[in-house]
Amino acid sequence: MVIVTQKACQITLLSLCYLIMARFVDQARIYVKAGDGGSGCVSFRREKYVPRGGPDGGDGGDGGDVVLLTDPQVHTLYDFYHQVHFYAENGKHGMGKKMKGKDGEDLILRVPVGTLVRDAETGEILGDLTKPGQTLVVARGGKGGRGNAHFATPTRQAPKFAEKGTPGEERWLILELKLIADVGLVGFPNAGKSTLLSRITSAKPKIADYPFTTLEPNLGVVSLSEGETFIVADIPGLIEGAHKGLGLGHEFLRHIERTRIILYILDITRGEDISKDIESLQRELYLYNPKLLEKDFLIALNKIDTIKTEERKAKLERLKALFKGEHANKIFAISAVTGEGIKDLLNALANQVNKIRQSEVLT
Ligand SMILES: Nc1nc2c(ncn2[C@@H]2O[C@H](COP(=O)(O)OP(=O)(O)OP(=O)(O)O)[C@@H](O)[C@H]2O)c(=O)[nH]1
Ligand SMILES: [Mg+2]
Repeated sequence: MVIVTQKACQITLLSLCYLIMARFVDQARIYVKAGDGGSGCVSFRREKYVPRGGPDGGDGGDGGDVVLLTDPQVHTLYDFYHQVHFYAENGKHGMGKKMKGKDGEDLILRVPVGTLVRDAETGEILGDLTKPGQTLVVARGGKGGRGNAHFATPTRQAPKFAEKGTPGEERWLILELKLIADVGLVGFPNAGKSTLLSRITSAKPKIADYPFTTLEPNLGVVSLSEGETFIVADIPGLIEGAHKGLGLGHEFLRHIERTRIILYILDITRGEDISKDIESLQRELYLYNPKLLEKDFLIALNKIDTIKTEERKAKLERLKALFKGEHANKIFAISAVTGEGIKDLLNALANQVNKIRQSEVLT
């Protein structure tokens, strides 16, 4: 009886893992093999009344390439979770009458915009596919061999050999999806990141009163009245020690590496000294990648609807004291539930995003 229950638990756990993975796959390891070149042909002309026709073996066709193509309709690497091996078509062999073998078709693999491609063995970055419609040849097809028609010389009029096609390239690849958003939300679990995303965009992330509700990143588009838009990414909650694998770990911070701005979401109801929270969040970011702290950031002190005005002011002042100078203007008190303070926050985010976009155009 106990065994049956254990087994049932295992199955449930496995199907749960499967469900989580099926929904958002952001890393994949795949094998790609380009088509081999077709061999050249050994053949001699045979025609009525033409004795000893010369060599007429055609060339082999080239093998197809394996090509990655970014497609904005594809959002995850899920397709590469079930199928791992991919082969492009081989070139056909050459034929008599100098007929060239058909080239193998290229194999086009559609990947999401934001896919980073590495060689699995060397770790070398082969490409960073950040634009829609971008292509990357990841395995080149082999060349077709030349037929014997190429090898006739005055002294060797009947060559009985032809070239073999060369093999297509093959390799293992690591595909890694890094979301491209303007603003990345970083905070402890339960701080209200998903609530904020659902408030400011039409995204419908799962929201609940327990930690680690968000297991996969969610994206949403903020549209301001002036026709301005920017993209916000809500990622899973971080906890102290995430770099050692605590909580959900910190691997998902890779999605923040590409955002233009970080918006820290702090829960005002957590403890007296809220500045400790921002310090530990920044420490975790630093331990993942020190460059993350060089990014522009804003701070939103969330859930202000839950505490009295005086207490709110005191906490806000304490936080502002920590960030003297211009950073003090980057702190906003908000309620993702009532909407208080959100307009100012969005305007500040939009300004900051625009500034960075413009500086990117200039550089
Ligand atoms: N009163 C109040 N509750 C809020 C506010 N923002 C979020 N909450 C509540 O806080 C809880 C957690 O909210 P989520 O949006 O799921 O938090 P999260 O940061 O996405 O959490 P994880 O996905 O677990 O990291 C939910 O019960 C929300 O209703 C707020 O401004 N005021
Ligand atoms: Mg969440």
